[in-house]
Amino acid sequence: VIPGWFSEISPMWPGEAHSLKMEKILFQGKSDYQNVMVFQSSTYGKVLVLDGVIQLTERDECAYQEMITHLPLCSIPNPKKVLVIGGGDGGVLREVARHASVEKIDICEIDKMVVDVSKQFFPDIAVGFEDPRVTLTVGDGVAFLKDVPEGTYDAVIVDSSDPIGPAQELFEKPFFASVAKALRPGGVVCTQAESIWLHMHIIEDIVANCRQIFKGSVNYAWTTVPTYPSGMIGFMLCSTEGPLVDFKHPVNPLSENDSQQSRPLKFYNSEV
Ligand code: AAT
Repeated sequence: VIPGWFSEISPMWPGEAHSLKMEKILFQGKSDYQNVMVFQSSTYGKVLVLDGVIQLTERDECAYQEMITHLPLCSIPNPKKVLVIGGGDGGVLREVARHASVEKIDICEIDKMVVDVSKQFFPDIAVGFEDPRVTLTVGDGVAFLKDVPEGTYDAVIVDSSDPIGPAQELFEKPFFASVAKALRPGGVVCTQAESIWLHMHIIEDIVANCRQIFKGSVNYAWTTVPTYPSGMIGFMLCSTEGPLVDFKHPVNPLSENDSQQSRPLKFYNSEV
């Protein structure tokens, strides 16, 4: 460990650690679920860290939040009801809110401290909570889904941390089954699905489970995020039985209007 630098060390990526130079630690706290830290980095803006793992930086969060949101939402016509699991920073909400067809955005985040810290230190990300269509539930995404009536959502986005800690169950088969149940026929899910350079065993399990559960299409996508382990992160993109969803040919592009508000898209576009 180099003094004055943050190093991301975890058994999920043994033998390597990405480091960022720290200017100042802005927040350190312990919630009921995890250690929460925010620091000012020299070159990536402010950084949010949970249990020693980088969740986002101001410089590259766009690549993750835009992709995990628009890959599913641009693949179905007129998404109306959207559920976000995790994502307590508000970045995915900000992206969902670009879609004018959306009428209701539910979010279930386990850790209220993440929401509070994001509102305090990341206003350009937590801005997602200001959309009037958003309803926040603080709780476990697994429990939340158990109470969702069948066929409620057009899309579910699982913006979860890694499977060590409170997010473990979000990578397991019963969770995927409850997501499928919560979706309407031909509804879509996009989940954070780790890196092909580090977690092929986890990805193989997820793909095998999803092939059994989602009778529509099952795909793996990925994007570059320099501050995530190995510099990239993947997504599981699936649809339920019903109108077939072709994730490779999105039918619902963001309009000029959606993407050129006061906060233009930075990463996602139809060509990407
Ligand atoms: N958008 C930033 C990226 C994240 S945030 C992941 C969020 O999932 C965290 O706020 C965490 O508190 C929340 N979370 C974890 N477990 C649960 C659960 N069981 N129910 C609801 N929310 C949960 C992801 C970063 C990926 C990092 C890659 N290395």
